[in-house]
Order: sequence, then C-alpha cells, then structure tokens
Amino acid sequence: MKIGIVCHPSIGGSGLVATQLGVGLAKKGHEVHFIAQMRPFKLDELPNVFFHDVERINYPLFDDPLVTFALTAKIVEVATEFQLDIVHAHYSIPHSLSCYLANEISPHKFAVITTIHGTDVTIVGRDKPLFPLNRFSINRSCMVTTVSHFQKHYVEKHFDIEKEIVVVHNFIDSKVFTPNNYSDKTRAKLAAADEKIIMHISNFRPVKNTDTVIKVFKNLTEKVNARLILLGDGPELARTKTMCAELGIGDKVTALGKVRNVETLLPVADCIIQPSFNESFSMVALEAMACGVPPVLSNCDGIPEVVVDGVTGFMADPLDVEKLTDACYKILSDRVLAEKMADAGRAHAIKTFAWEEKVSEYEAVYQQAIVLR
Ligand code: GMT
Repeated sequence: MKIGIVCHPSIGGSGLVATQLGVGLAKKGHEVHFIAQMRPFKLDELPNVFFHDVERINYPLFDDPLVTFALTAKIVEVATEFQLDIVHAHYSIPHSLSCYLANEISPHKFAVITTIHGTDVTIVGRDKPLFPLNRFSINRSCMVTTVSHFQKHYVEKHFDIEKEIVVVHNFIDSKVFTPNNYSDKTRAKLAAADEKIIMHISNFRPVKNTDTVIKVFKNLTEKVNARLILLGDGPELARTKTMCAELGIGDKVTALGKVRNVETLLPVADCIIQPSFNESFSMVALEAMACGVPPVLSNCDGIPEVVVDGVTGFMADPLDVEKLTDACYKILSDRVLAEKMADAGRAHAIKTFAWEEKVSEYEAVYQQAIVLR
C-alpha cells in the first residue's frame, strides 16, 4: 500500500507512535510518506520512507502562518503525486480535518483514517470552539482507531460518533527498549554507585502532575539514598525545579531536558514514577516495562490496560502521595520483588504489545478502509 502519515513531530506521545508505525509499515514493504511540520525526531533514513515538509504560509496580510491550510495543501500535493491509498491522521486536531478537506479537494481520492491519542479529545478537543470541528472530522473519517478501550468509551460517551472505533493498543520494539541497552559509564555519570535512581519522563504539562512526583521523591529521600532524574521539558519544569530547591532536595534532582534516545537512559533507573491525571495509554509505562524497570503510576484512564497492578508495576490515585511513596519504596528496598516485577513487566510488554502484531492490526484497518472508500 501507499500510505501517508500525518503527525505532530513531538518527542514522545502521538508523534512517536506515528513514527514507529510508519517505520513498521515500511519494514513490511509498504511505501510510507510522512507529512509534518518537522521531520519526526525518531525518523531515520530508510528505503521506502519519505518525509514531506509542511512549509508555513508567510504573507504580510496574515497574522498567522495558516499552518492548517498549508498542511491541507501538502496532503493534496503528496496524495496526488504519489497516488496514496491511505492518509492516516495521528491526533485528530487539526490533522483529521485537514485530511478530510484534502480528500474533498484532491482529484485523487484516498481513505482517511483518524487515530485518537488522548488530549485531542479529552483536553484540547473538548474545548468549545474546536468540539464541532473535531466531531465532524472524526465522523467523516473512513475508519477511526484509538489507543485504549478507555479512550474508545470516552469518545463514544462525549462525541456522538456514528461509526465503530477500533482499539489498537500502542506497541514497542523490545529489541530497542531492552534492559541491556546502557553502559555502566552512563549510570556512573548520572548517579553515585550507592544512589537508587528514580526517573520521571514527561512533557511537563499540568496533566503530568509533577508536584506529586516531587512530594513522593521528598518522602523517599527520608528513607532511601536516591536521585530523581527528570527527562523531558515543558511549561511546568521551571516551577518543578523551584519546588525541589524550596524542599531542600535540589541537589538530589537532575533534569536532563529533552533526550532523543530515551532507551539508552531508561534502563539505568530502578523505578519510574508517572502520577498523571489523564493518560489514554502511557507509552512511558510500556517503555519502562520493556526495559525491565518497574513503573509506579496513577490508576487513571487507560493505564490499567498497560500495567498489571502488583505484578508488572504499581498503581494508585494520582494524589495519593502516601501510597505512591510506599509503592516506590517497596521496589527500591526489596530486591527480590523488584527483579520479579522487572521480569514480569518485560514479558508482558513482549507478549501483549509487540510491534509486529499491532502493525498488522493497522494493516487490517487499512484494508477495510480501502474497501469502504
Ligand atoms: O502525553 C502527552 O501529553 C502527549 C500526548 C500526545 O498526544 O502526544 O500523549 C497521548 O498519546 C500517547 C500515544 O498514544 C499516549 O501514550 C498518552 O497516554 C496520551 N496522553 C494523554 O492522554 C494525556
């Protein structure tokens, strides 16, 4: 098949899932065309993978660079030139509507697939001005998928969607995310030999609940010699660092900012903590499990579909600092439990979220869409 993938070139989340899918499809022999404002950060050069840059429209009359129109025009251009069978929108806003418009405009018709990732319907997509546009374009997609059963039920409840929503869970390449993908040198650079490492990986938006991360870590420092490593960047990071300094734990916290190869750092952690208020899936939890790192998470939304509580990680209410602290402490202080959980997590990631299987599920969705087109 000839497939277009439209995504936000974000470091994690939907951009990462779209990239992994495109790469997986290319490995299976499909021709894949990425259409985005920047090359997705994990998109390496590969045969039969192409990247098409969406150039902004800068004209003095316009206050803004008309990014959504520029994207729509690029989809028309690429679909026509390469005779695409499918254009797959990852994250409905504004991609799904751009795909719909492009298909209306283009002389060459293609099947539009929309994958809903989370905040495109929970936070951004429920905003009053965007809601009707979002609902319209989701409804007009040939097929709609989402990344968890929680998210499917949420969309069905709030969006009045006429068609069936197919759940395809996110997935992982367990050869890339593996416990062995790090060197002792990396660990030595990050923490002292006798320090336990707790990691938090996020885009530091309010939804990630970083205050709770810091409160839990502060409690832990009273019982364990530990270091908190923060990966990623975002609007809450500066405030988070100030909070650490005020609590007197600033010297125990290292913020590394945005990193490209999280798989080379994640395996050094002894546990991760992600107490998000919303999470349709949590790629970070899956990546940690694949790396044999027990995750401690909130029990919200789609997270229980990823983590088996008490077996592959622990879950608690997002504001239950005490329970989250206890969970981390158990992992950091009980070696036998930590090893058992690490093995169970990796086995679960490999068995339930293998990329080969999930890419096949998307291929089946595409086949169905081509018939329906
Ligand atoms: O985590 C984020 O805030 C980024 C966001 C995105 O859309 O890129 O992530 C969403 O999609 C990911 C990939 O499907 C999921 O693993 C995340 O759980 C989801 N985030 C939320 O629902 C908050």
